[in-house]
Amino acid sequence: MKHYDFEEDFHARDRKQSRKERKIAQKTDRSKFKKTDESIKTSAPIKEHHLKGKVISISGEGSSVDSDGKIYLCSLKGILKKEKGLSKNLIAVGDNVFFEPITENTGAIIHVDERFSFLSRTDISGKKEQLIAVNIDLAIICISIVEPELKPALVDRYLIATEKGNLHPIIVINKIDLLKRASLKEQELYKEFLSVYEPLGYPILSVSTTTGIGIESLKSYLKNKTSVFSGQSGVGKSSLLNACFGFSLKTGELAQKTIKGTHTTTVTQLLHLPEGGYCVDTPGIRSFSLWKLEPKDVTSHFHDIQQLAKKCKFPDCTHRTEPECAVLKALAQDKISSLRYESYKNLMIQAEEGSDKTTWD
Ligand SMILES: Nc1nc2c(ncn2[C@@H]2O[C@H](COP(=O)(O)OP(=O)(O)OP(=O)(O)O)[C@@H](O)[C@H]2O)c(=O)[nH]1
Ligand SMILES: [Mg+2]
Ligand SMILES: [Zn+2]
Repeated sequence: MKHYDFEEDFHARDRKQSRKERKIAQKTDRSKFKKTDESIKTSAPIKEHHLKGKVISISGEGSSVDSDGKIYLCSLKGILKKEKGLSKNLIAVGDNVFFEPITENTGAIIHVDERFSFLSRTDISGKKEQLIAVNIDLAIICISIVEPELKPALVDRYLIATEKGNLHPIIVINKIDLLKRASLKEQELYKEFLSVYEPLGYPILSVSTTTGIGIESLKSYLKNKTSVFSGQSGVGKSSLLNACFGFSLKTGELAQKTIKGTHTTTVTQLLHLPEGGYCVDTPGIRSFSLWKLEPKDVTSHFHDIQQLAKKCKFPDCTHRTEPECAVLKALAQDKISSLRYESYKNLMIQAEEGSDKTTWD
């Protein structure tokens, strides 16, 4: 059997795809935007001595706000402070704020601008929405095929989250160098993944921080944009940011026993890019459950399955057991991949049950 040449394949696909992908990623249609549940309701009047800034990280001590390159540790003031108890998402990384300077490097936030986009999931309690970052143009969905292994269902969750949050997704498959010595099954999974997601029009980049392949392509997407890098621990989010921009973000080896990431990055951090734009490095996710997942979110995401469903015998066909189901027929004939079908089915079951519950670690 001819050995599959990933690098050759990468370049061929890259040339063909890059024009089309860039167009998709650069679209700035915000018309479908729905606000987060916890949008800002109140703020104090803005006065002349107040400063404008961007929230770059949040810790127990407060929010770090960058105002013209100077960092202020800010608390919340007045009405905003009162609301804090009610809302976990009053301030998020990426927020544009006004604050009252108190000392050389501290202040009190008095106003938060309306957000134009957000990446969110359900928080650990399962009862609240948790914003990962806001006012972001691009979600860089970081995955690897091996070390750690690919979880296609996680990719679909991210893609639905970007639709809900008004972000443009880019799927970045890192550690492509490892595929050469991966098992046949893993190599097949890589090919199947591409064959499913590329025709759907998502920009997909196969990259490696070790060999440098794909890094320039990735950089060209990020220029003058605000992007959030998210994904499982150990896929190489911080390594990618280091490779693209020469940062010195801490990176960590995978645990040898489990071949899983070790949660090296612990704080979400917005970084100013040397060539213009911002990137957000985030801690690896242990789970990604969609906040308020509804069946209509699933059907609108799986538009290929919806298209087939028009030919099912029963208009309310669930495409699980019904006779004369066009989706099941397409599956049997390999016209849709089982990877895509299983992801659809699982997400739909979660949506019908009223909330998305997932655990990855
Ligand atoms: N072989 C290979 N290893 C890589 C590549 N990119 C990153 N790594 C390694 O993968 C490990 C994890 O990288 P990190 O950048 O810390 O991963 P992360 O996604 O930021 O992980 P968390 O901060 O824990 O969420 C490190 O040992 C890196 O050296 C790559 O392209 N190829
Ligand atoms: Mg990291
Ligand atoms: Zn059907």
